[in-house]
Amino acid sequence: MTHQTHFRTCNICEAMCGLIITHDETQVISIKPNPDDPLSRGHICPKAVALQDFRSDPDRVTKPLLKVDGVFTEISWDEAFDIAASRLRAVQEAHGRDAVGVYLGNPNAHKFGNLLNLPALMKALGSSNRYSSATADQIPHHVASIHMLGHPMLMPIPDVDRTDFMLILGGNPLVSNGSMMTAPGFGRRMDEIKARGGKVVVIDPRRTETAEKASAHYFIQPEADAVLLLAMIREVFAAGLDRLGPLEGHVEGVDTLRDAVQPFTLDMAAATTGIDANDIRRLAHDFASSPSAVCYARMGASTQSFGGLCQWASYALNLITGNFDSEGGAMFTTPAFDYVGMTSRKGRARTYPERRSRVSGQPLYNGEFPVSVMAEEMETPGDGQIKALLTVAGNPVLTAPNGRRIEAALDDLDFMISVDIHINDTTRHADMILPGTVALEEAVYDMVFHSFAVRNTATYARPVFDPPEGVMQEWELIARLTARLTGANQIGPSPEQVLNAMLPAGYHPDVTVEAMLDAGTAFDLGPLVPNLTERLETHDGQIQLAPQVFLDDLPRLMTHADSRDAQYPFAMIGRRQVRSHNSWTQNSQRLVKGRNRCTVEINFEDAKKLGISDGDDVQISSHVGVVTLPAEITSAMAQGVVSIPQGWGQSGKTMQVAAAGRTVSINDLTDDKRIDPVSGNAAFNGVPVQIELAS
Ligand SMILES: Nc1nc2c(c(=O)[nH]1)N[C@H]1C(S)=C(S)[C@@H](COP(=O)(O)OP(=O)(O)OC[C@H]3O[C@@H](n4cnc5c(=O)[nH]c(N)nc54)[C@H](O)[C@@H]3O)O[C@H]1N2
Ligand SMILES: Nc1nc2c(c(=O)[nH]1)N[C@H]1C(S)=C(S)[C@@H](COP(=O)(O)OP(=O)(O)OC[C@H]3O[C@@H](n4cnc5c(=O)[nH]c(N)nc54)[C@H](O)[C@@H]3O)O[C@H]1N2
Ligand code: SF4
Ligand SMILES: [Mo]
Repeated sequence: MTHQTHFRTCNICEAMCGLIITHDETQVISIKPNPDDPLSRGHICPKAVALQDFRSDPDRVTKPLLKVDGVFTEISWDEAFDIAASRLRAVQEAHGRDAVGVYLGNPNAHKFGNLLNLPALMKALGSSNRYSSATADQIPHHVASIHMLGHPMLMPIPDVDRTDFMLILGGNPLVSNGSMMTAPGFGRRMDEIKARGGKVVVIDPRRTETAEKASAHYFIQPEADAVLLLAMIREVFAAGLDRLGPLEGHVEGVDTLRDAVQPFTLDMAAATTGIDANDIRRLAHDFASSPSAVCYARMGASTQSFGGLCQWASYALNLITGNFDSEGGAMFTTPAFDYVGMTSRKGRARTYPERRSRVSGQPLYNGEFPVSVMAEEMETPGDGQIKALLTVAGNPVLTAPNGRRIEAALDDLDFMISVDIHINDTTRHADMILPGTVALEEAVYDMVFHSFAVRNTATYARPVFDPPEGVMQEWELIARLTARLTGANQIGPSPEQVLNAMLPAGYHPDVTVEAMLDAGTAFDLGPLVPNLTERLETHDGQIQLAPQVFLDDLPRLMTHADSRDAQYPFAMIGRRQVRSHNSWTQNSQRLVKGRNRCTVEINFEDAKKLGISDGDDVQISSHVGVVTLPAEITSAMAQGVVSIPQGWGQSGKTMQVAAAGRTVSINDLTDDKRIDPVSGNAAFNGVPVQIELAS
C-alpha cells in the first residue's frame, strides 16, 4: 500500500496546531507536528495523536438510532429525518415555536461545515430558546466587546510574540494552549518573552503549570480579579502613568472611569485578593511603564460571578496604558475569513442585552440565553416552556452548572434528538441520535480561531478518510434535517464552495481554497497590525471606556461578600489537563491510561487541619450535590481553595474506556444559580464547598 502525506491543522482545541499525517487508504501511520507551520512552529500535544482513535472508537455511534421501548434501535436516514422533522414540528404546533430548545456544544466552533449550516437550521426551527457552551465559557468577552467596541466578535488578542510584559489572570495556556488567544506552543512563546527581557506574571488561586514557568505568580482568592484590576487602574491614574497612545482622540469616558475606580484602594484590594498592597502597586507600575504590556484575563476570570466586570477592567487596563491596538499589547486580527466585517452593523443601533429569559430574567446576548437557565426553562410550565430539545455536539449534563438538574429535566421532554458521536450522559436521554463525522473525515478551515490567533495565518485541508459506511458528512446531515423541516427538496452547496465564495471579502483576497490546498502548510499572513479605529461599531464611533452596564454592577462588587460560609468554608475552582479535552476525549485509551487524574487538589495546611492525607478519599459537598474523590495534597493551591478537573464523570455504561477510572463530574457540584448577572455566564469558579474525610 502506498503511504501518503497529508497536511492539516488539529481542530480539537483552539490552538490550530499544524500536523503532518502519514496514512494509507484506511489507516493512520503517524501524526507528527509540522515544523514549518508559521503559527504552531512544530508544537503538538498528545491529543493530536489521538485523532485517529476518535475514528475507530468502538463505542462510536455510526447509525441513526431511535429509542424503541427504551432501547436504541438502528433506523434508516430517511426514517430518521422524517421522524425528527415531524416530531419537532408536532411539538411546535402544540406549544409554539419556542417549545423546541437547541443546545450547540463546543465542537461546533471547530467545524466550519457546521458553522455554515447551523444558521439555516436555527431559522427553520424559528425558536428563540437557544443555548450553547458560550455562556459556560466566554460570553463576558463578547459583552465587553459589544459595549466597549460595538461588535461582539471584535476581540482583543494578546500580541504574545512582541509583548514585553504579559499579565495572565485565570488562564493556564501552558495546558490549554490558549483560549480567545490561539497560541500553540505557549511554553516556547513564554520562553521567548523572557529571553527578550520581558516578564510573564500569573494571577491564579492555583500555582499552575503556566505559573511554574512564569517570572512571578501571585495566589489570588477566587472571584477577586475585578477588584485587583480596578485597583491597578486606580493606581495607574494616581501615579500619572495613564496614556491612550495611538488611540488618543478615539476614547470616551476616561474621567468617568477615573472616578468609578476611586473606591478600589490598594488596601481594599489587598484585603479582598490576598495579594500584598505593595505587590499590587508594583504590578501596576511595572505594567504601565513597560515598553509594551498586555493583560489577558480568561476562563478563571470569565466563568465567575464578576466575569463581565473582569473583562471590562482587563480591556480598560490595556486601554489606559496605551496597550490597545498597538504592538505588544492587545490587538485585533485581520483574518482571511472576516467574520466581523461580514456581520458588520455599522451605523445601525443595537440594544443590549437583546432580551431577558422567561423564568429568571437573565440576559440574552448573541441570540442565546445563558445555559444556566436551560433547566428552569424546561421545568417551568407556561408559554415558551422547552418541550423538545435538539443538541448538536454538546454534553450539558457534564458541562453545564448543576448538570444533573438538566439531566432530570431531559426525561420529561416530549422529544429529544442529539447529533453526536457517543451515547453519553446527555445523549442517552435522547429519543434519537444522529451520528456525526469526526475530524479526519472532514474538511478543516478554522472560521473562528483564525480570528483569535496571535498571528494571522490560513490553512485548509480536505478529509483524510471517508466516514464509516452509512455516516454522512455532518454538515450534510444538518442541511438535510433543515431541508426536511422546510420542505426544500435539495440542500445548498458544500462548505468548501461557500467558504471559497466568502474568502474574497476578507483581509487577504489572494487566499482561496485552491491556493491553501496548493500551499500544503499554512499561509503566513503576518503579525497582527493596528486597525481598530476603522472597525469600531459603537454609536459614536468611539471606544467606550466606561459603559453604564459595568458601572451599574460596581456596587455589587464593592459589597462582594465571599460566597464561603461556615457550612461551606472552601471555594472550589476547576482545572484543565493536557490529556483531556472537555468531556469527550476520555474514551481514547491512549489519553486516559496511567493514574486516575480526577483528584481534588487541597492545600497542605488545610489538609493538615482536616486530617486528610494524600490519596485519602475526600467527600466534597456543595449547595447542589456531593461527590467523593481521592485527595492530592499540594502547596500549589491557595489556602481555602480546592480544585477539581472539568470534563470527567462519564456514567460509563456506553463509553467503556472512560468508565475504566472512577471519576466524577465537577458539575455535580457547581450551582446554576451562581451566575454573572451582567453577562449571564455561569460562575463555575468560587463555588462554596465543604470537604471532609470520606467515611
Ligand atoms: N465546571 C466547569 N464546567 C465547564 C468548564 C469548566 O472549566 N469548568 N468549561 C466550560 C467550557 S469552556 C466549555 S467550552 C464547555 C463545553 O461544553 P460542551 O460543548 O457541552 O461539551 P463538550 O465536552 O465539548 O462535549 C461535546 C459533545 O460533542 C460530542 N462530540 C465530540 N466530537 C464530535 C463531533 O465531531 N461531532 C459531533 N456531532 N459530536 C461530537 C461529544 O460526544 C459530546 O457529547 O464546558 C464548560 N463547562
Ligand atoms: N488540554 C486541554 N486544553 C483545552 C481544553 C481542555 O479541556 N483541555 N479546553 C479548551 C476550552 S473549551 C477552553 S474554553 C480553554 C480554556 O483555557 P484557559 O482559559 O486557559 O482555562 P483553564 O485551563 O481552565 O484555566 C483557568 C485557570 O483559572 C484559574 N482560576 C479559577 N478561578 C479563578 C479566579 O477566580 N481567578 C483567577 N485569577 N483564576 C482562577 C484556574 O486555577 C485555572 O488555572 O481551553 C481549551 N483548551
Ligand atoms: S494543542 Fe490543541 S490543536 Fe494543538 S495538537 Fe493539542 S489539541 Fe490539537
Ligand atoms: Mo471553552
